[in-house]
Amino acid sequence: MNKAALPGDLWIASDIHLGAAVPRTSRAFYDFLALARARAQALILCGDIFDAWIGDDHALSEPPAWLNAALDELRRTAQAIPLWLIRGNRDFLMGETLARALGARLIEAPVRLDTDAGPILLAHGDEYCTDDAAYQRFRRVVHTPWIQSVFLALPLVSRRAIANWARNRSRQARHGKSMRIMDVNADAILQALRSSGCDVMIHGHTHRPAVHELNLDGRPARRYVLPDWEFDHAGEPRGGWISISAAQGVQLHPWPAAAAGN
Ligand code: LP5
Ligand code: MN
Repeated sequence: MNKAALPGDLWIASDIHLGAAVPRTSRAFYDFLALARARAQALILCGDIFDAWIGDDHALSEPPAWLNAALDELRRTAQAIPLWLIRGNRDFLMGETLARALGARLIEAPVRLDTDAGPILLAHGDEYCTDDAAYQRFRRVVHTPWIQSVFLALPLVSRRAIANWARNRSRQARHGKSMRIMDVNADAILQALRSSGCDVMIHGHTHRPAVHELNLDGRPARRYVLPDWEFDHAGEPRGGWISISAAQGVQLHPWPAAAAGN
């Protein structure tokens, strides 16, 4: 179990899915980053920061304008406060080259975080969707080091084509899956809390923001789900983050649509 200490007022966000087609979501997120720089003492971005990530070289050699703006905002944030990155199921190929270029720290999840509100288990969340056997098979394949090395050695145009194909296959596959199997498995969550010694878990991925009260072997426990960010295509704009502090504990905050100039 990966462990880390992060004292002070900590903010956590995930599932922004930055890309070329989400300018309003990007703007809302950059406004959030400005607030985080002013109010938080550290920020963790807990996966699916990007809608897809096909290699650090892609970003750092000739980034398209949208990506250049995103990298600038992340770099600016890392210069102001400690910025930690966790990989998601879309951006699991983010590497140390990117982290160094941003001045950020890439941390392996799940991670037991020792915070001012006590120990918290933090993960993107896709690893707990254990009822989704097809996804877990996919995850094992794309997390295989030699497969990642082969993929990253391909020309960018080939990587982009594979990523687009994988995205389309995923969109199709989701249509055939129930909402239940695309959520985290309750036992997987309890087992993760047991083995980490935490009574609080924070994750993203499911795009189902909520606070769930759990019974962990007779002890109360809580599972916080981070909001996803969508200000371009959703009927009701949505975004949000979690704050962790000694004074207020763990709190889930929506990012007000008004703040995004909507
Ligand atoms: O992502 P989303 O929200 O649509 O659904 C996820 C699960 N799907 C994925 C797949 C990603 O979307 C693919 C994009 C990754 C791009 C970058 C990497 C490119 C390849 C790198 C190779 C090293 O995460 C979805 C879950 C859902 O969350 C809910 O939890 O159900 O899982 C699936 O849909 C998986 C499918 O069931 C089966 C696999 C389809 C894709 C096959 C492509 C294989 C490419 C392998 C190349 C070596
Ligand atoms: Mn995800």
